[in-house]
Amino acid sequence: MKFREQTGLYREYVEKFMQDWYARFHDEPQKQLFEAMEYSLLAGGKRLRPIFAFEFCRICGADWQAAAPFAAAVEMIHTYSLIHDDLPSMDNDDLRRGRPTNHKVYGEAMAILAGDSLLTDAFAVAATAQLAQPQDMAFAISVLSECAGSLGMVGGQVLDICSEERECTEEEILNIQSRKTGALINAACVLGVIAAGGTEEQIDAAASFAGALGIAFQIRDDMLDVIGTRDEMGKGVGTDAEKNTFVQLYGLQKCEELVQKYTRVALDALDAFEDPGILPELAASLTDRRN
Ligand code: GRG
Repeated sequence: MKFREQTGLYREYVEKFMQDWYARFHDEPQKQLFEAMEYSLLAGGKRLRPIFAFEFCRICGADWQAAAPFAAAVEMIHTYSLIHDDLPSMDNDDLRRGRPTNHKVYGEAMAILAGDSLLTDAFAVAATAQLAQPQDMAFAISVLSECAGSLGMVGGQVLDICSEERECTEEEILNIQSRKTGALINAACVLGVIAAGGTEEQIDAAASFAGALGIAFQIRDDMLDVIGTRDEMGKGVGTDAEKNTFVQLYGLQKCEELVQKYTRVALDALDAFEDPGILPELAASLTDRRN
């Protein structure tokens, strides 16, 4: 199957999966909470993390649908992080995925609770995965928790906030972004391998791929904050001017080179797979993405 068809299929599948998950609760009295969660969860987005989970599962020789609970769980955690990241106490943004941010529509309290629920529900969704070895579930849950929590995404956000008032070194920025953005991409890739019952070597290769690609992805994200438009990005741009970003440190030209460099490192990690499927094309497509 061609790249566009395959990614389109993955996208549709994870969206239907998440929609069906929450459709079961539509008679619950806390309607506003479900409305707020679904508002952000089903608002589009590239669904990059689910695509990674599905494709790693497929190239490890399993039915890609086996990764659906993990793909959905990672996307739910990603969506919660975006809702919280947009809050007045964080980035205070008013546009996300082309729509008013969650707190602008539902108020700050409901946006916090919608994010909390998406994070918590994600673990219930992940726990429905059918794995070949029952002990793999404990490993999967610990990967998801570690990547999302204090050692991963939330930890990265904290380091970012705490270093706002000073200039960071390259090493510090790499550390912050590997956690803030890279950790969840890492979870998606590794969980795809776990869903397939893949080998330790494949898990290590998926983690190496994700580590390098997460950095390339974040550098491009920093560039888009400067060269992208609000229409293309579906969110505010120019908002990182005061932050520690790769663009602040190196400028656009060097960032362009770094995106290429880290993408090449990511591609090298795919040598561990007999057939890397659409991953090379997907990685390459991210180097010049416009949103
Ligand atoms: C617990 C208070 C609290 C906060 C959670 C907010 C937070 C911790 C972490 C922020 C993590 C974050 C938003 C990192 C930026 C990652 C990033 C590049 C997001 C954009 O991802 P895309 O481009 O977005 O995949 P789409 O919309 O396409 O899914």
